[in-house]
Amino acid sequence: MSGPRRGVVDPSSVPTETIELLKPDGTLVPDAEYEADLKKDDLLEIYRSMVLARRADSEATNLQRQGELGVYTPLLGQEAAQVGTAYALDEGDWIFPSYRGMAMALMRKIDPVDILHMFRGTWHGGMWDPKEHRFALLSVPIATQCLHAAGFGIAAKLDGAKTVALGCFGDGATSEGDFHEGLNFAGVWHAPVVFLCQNNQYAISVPVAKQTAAPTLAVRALGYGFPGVRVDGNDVLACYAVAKEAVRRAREGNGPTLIEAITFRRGPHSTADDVTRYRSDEELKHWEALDPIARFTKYLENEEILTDEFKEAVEAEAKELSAHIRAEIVGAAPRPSHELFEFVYSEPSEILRREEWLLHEELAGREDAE
Ligand SMILES: Cc1ncc(C[n+]2csc(CCOP(=O)(O)OP(=O)(O)O)c2C)c(N)n1
Repeated sequence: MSGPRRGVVDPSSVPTETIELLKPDGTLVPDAEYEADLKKDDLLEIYRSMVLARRADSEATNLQRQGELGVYTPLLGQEAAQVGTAYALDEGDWIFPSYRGMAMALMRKIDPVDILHMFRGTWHGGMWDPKEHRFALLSVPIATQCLHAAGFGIAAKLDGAKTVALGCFGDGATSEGDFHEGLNFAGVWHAPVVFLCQNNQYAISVPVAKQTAAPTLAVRALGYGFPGVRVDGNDVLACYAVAKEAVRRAREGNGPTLIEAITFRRGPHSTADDVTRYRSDEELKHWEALDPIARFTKYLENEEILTDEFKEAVEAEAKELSAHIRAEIVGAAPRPSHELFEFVYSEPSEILRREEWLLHEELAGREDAE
């Protein structure tokens, strides 16, 4: 007998195709179903966002190596997955990021310095206003973004708002209970949510092959009653086109989509681990050759969209951004202690106020003793 028996859902029948619009050499592949309908200015803005993200990210890694940050979680190699997807959102849509979300934060005009205070330990959770930027605080517990985005999406639906929530997480997060609960609930409610799984091949040292026996991560969406799609996460145009369709579905009331963006984390999981203990140089070289910025640059150059002047202007802006990050982070003092109490409740309880007073007294006492 060939193929599965009648009535059996079989992993071998799951599509494993990955949507790609740009070949690694920057040639555009015509696609009847997915289209990146972007104007020249949009394409240049996407280029700018990717270059700035890479620069802010490498500056952060350097600062950690120089002892100015306690730890950092680099996104090197994942710029297209983040920028392409976020570019498909409207300004009013919300993003629920993980700890690797610097590229999207920059797109939402968050000062990277505010992000890096978290990694320096000089942050009490309130450096930017999530409502102003429609960008939630970086959430370190993995897969929680699925719950946050699902809850937000359901609330938006109850309010009759046309807002979409984007929940961002990695391949490892798909093994968490929160992933299941978030996607299941969003599916039942047909909530306007896009779930973005950046499959960067590793969860710290665990390769994706050990994360699940399922043929893809995208297929897991079927268990929740909505579509899943795989996209080349190093192809910014494909990421945009796939996300645009998911956002459209969500906004029109057709429920969530799970996007699996296939990419690679070229740096360590965090600056605290040693990648050479769990992955090979060959693997890294393979993915370096698929660099998302180089690929998009080739496309823009082939199409004569990217001029030397624009490239130089972005380069100058990136340099300025690095200098700004360095100037603000090096030697930055801890935040005022009273901020510890300010971002928990809109109206603090008596107990919280008392704790604040006690801390104040304690610190004042220490100052007197010195
Ligand atoms: C609930 C929870 N369990 C464990 C951890 C420890 N932890 C931090 S990152 C990580 C791996 C996450 O991998 P993945 O979801 O693939 O995302 P990536 O780091 O690759 O972006 C783990 C297990 C955590 N932060 N939260």
